[in-house]
Formats: sequence, structure tokens, C-alpha cells
Amino acid sequence: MLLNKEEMDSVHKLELVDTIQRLGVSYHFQNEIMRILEAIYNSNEKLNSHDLNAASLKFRLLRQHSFDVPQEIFKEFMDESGKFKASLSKDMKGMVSLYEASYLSIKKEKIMDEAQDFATKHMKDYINDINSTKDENLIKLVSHALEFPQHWREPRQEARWFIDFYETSAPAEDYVSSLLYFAKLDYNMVQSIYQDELKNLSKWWKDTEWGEKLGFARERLMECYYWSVGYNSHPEFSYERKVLTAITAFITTIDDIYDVYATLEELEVLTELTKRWDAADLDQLPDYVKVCFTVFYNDINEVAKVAEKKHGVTILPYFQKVWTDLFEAYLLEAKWYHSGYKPSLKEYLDNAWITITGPIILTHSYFLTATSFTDEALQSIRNYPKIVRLAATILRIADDMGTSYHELERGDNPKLVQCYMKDNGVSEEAAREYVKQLLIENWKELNEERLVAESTFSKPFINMCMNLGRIALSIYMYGDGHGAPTLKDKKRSTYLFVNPITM
Ligand code: 0FV
Ligand code: MN
Ligand code: MN
Ligand code: MN
Ligand code: MN
Repeated sequence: MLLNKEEMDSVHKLELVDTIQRLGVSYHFQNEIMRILEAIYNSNEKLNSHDLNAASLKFRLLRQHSFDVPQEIFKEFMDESGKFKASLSKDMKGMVSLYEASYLSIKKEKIMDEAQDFATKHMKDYINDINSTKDENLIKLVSHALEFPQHWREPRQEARWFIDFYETSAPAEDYVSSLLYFAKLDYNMVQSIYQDELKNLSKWWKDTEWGEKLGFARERLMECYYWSVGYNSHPEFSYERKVLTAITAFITTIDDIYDVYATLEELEVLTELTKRWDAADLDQLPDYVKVCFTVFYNDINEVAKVAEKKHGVTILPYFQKVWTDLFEAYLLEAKWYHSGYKPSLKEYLDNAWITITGPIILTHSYFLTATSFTDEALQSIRNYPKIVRLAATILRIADDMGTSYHELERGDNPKLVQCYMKDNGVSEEAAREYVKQLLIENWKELNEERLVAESTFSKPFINMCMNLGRIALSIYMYGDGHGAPTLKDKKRSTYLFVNPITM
């Protein structure tokens, strides 16, 4: 009823949409939200032109939902020299809103780059200025935004954070308490679905016997499951989460086999076996390779069979190809490592967006979520569309930022930071700064490519590509949250999957 209220003005409507999205319940109101945004997009109504928050919110929400809004709408907030007016910095809510909007930009949008620098600087100043009196809620909001913008945030974790935040900071409107109640209830109900899913997956994992038979395998079912919630958190995607959790568990183990555990000869055999996609003649192999290959092979065949039956399309060859590509790319890394070869940054990255398994996750996601299959889409997915490569690159960047320290210690290839240092003869600090910029640039390209992909792929698939970048940043935000979870990571699992919110 709130969303349909005629007399509510545009700015309040936008704020309501933003709130509903951040509370994690917008999936119930997709049509209503689209109607509101369409109306705002089509009306030429000028929002209050002095209101930076309103303009930023409009820009961000419209772009997020694929409406075309030019960066030039911010010109009215700039002076003749093309700089944002200094006086705006007093409006901290507007600053945060401008900052959040700036992450919806695409390449070569100078105004948006300027917006990001300007807002970031003033937000940092606000936090660091010890002399001024500050609003506690605003400090929380600004620090949270500086850590990661909304656009980069994994939706479930963000919802959990925002529900708490909203409880203490919501405006004094009469609808707030019922909206908050609804969000908490929904969060808890969805959480109980997750608990059921985890229970079943835990049984599945025991049945693989990988825990006992592959002594080196990391027991990371909860973490694997969190990845799959990150790709798609909606309750009806239980089956997709189950499959993607299993795949993530497979690659967690197989990656270790290629990185450290197996000899080069064993890896050659495993790669060849996958290429032929044949579970006969396993006898000459060590036990752990046998166990590993059989479980993985049977499960992937089963997933293909289910999808083929549902859609009447031949799917297994696509899976076979993407796994072969992965294992060959893994093998190349292993050869580099064993021979002591140090790749250049370009050489490394051309292979590393595959070894981080973005293509595996997204190719399976495509076949799990598509409802019809055009030749164009099939052709594109087979050759890894740009949106897949970009999302996978973000995943690689996040992983290298979080894991490379331990990896080099125990013996592994140089990762992004080390490749860049070697290529350019610069310090680690400079290389880390470069990698951060690379992350920002890849997100911009992903923002752009997302729109291109809409002509070929479905919304759920495109969202999963974007969400892959988001869950990666979430997993690796405190270090190696997948391989070596810290107390902070465990706390996150607890509030996501164990403890409901107090009503
Ligand atoms: C990456 O581990 C990792 F955790 C994997 C491959 C399983 C988790 C799932 C996804 C990334 C989707 P690690 O940092 O050891 O990978 P690399 O490629 O750096 O060896
Ligand atoms: Mn690894
Ligand atoms: Mn690896
Ligand atoms: Mn390695
Ligand atoms: Mn890594």
C-alpha cells in the first residue's frame, strides 16, 4: 500500500524503494518498484535541484534498474571550473548518496570519477575530524559506505547490517515499525530455509566421504554454502544453491590438489581424464584421485541430466568443456610453479580469471537459471561472454587480495600483486594500490556490460554475475575468509545462518 500511495512525492518514493532494497525484502515487490521507477523516469518532474541526495538517489536507483541516466545530471552541482561546489560538503547525507551513486558509473565518466573523489574525501574528513560534533548514526553510515559501497555489497550481509541500522536511525514515520517488523520476519523465515538446506548439504558432504578419504581436504561446507547464497539468496533457488555449493566444495579440494598436493604426473592424468570425461580405467591412479574424480564426475553428470530432462537441450558437453578448460588452466599454473617460471601480469591474468573458477560457477549458473535457450546465448556461453570474464576477474582480484600472503608462504605462483611488482619494479604498496584501481575499473566495465548482456541473457543470470563480484568481496574482506576463516568470518556465518534476529 505504501508503494502505491499516490500522494507521496518522488523523493520520498525513491527513499522508500532504497530502504526496502537495503532491508533485503525488495524481491517481494519487483513490479511495484519497476512501476515507481518507470514513472519517475518518464516524468520530467524536476526533483528539488538543491537536493544532492535526491539527485544521487534517482541516478543510482534508475541506473541499477537499467534506465539510461546521463552523468550530466550532476552538472548543476558543479561550478564553472568543473568541480563540485565546496559548500556541498556540509551536506553529509548528500555526500554519502553521491558516493553510492558514483559506483554505478561506467568507463570514461569524468563527472562520476570526480564525484567519487570529492565525496570520498569529504566523508573521510568527516570521520577523522575529531573536533566537530557528530551524529552517531551518520558516522556509522559513512564508515560502512567507505568500507564498501552498497553496489559492491553481498545482499544478505547488507540486509542484516541495515536492519540493525534502520532500527536505531529510521525517520519518525508511522510505517517504520511495521516495515521493520516485516523485514525481520522475512529475514528469519529465509534463514530457516537456509538451515534446512545446510542440513541436507551436510548429509551430502558426509556421503562423498571426502572428509575422511581426502585427509588434506578443507572442511568448508558452511563457507561453500555462503558463496551460493551470495550468488542468489532468493528462497526459491534452493536447488541451484545446492548444486553450486557442491561445485564450490569440489573446486576447493581440486584447487588444493593442483596447487600443492599432487605431483605433476598425477595432474597430467587427472586433466586428461577430465578432458575425455571418462571414469573407466581409474585403476592405475592413486586412491585419492579416484575418490575425487568419481564423486565429482557422477555429480556433474547428474546435474546435466536433470537440466537436460527439464529443458530438452543437450547440456553435458558445455559442462565438460568448462571443467576441461579449468583443469588445463590449473595445470599451466602448476607447470609454472614447478619450473619456477614467473609470468608477467598479463600472462598471469589471462589464465587466472579461469583458475579462480568464475567461468565454472557462471556456466553452471546459466544452465541452472535459463528457461529458454537461444542459439545466440548458447554460443556466447560456450565462449565465455565478456560479462563472465569481468565478473571472474573481480573474483580473482578479491581472492588475490585476501589469500596471496598465505599462498606465497606455503609455496605458490606469484599472484597479481607480485606480478605487478616484478613487471614494474615497484613496492608492494604501489602494487596494492594498482590492484585496487583494477578492481574499480573492472566494476565499471561490468556495469556497462550488464546492459549489453540483457539482450542475450536473463535477469537472474546477470544478477548472479554481479553477485559473484559481491560475494567475493564479502568473503575476502577480512583476509582468506574461505580457506582460513577468522573470528570475524565465523561471526558473520553465525548471524547469517544460525541466530535469528530478535523480533
Ligand atoms: C580459492 O582458493 C577458492 F577458495 C576456491 C577455488 C573455492 C571457492 C570458490 C570460489 C572461488 C567460487 P585459492 O585462493 O586457493 O585459489 P587460487 O586460485 O588462488 O589457488
Ligand atoms: Mn589455491
Ligand atoms: Mn590454485
Ligand atoms: Mn598454485
Ligand atoms: Mn588464492
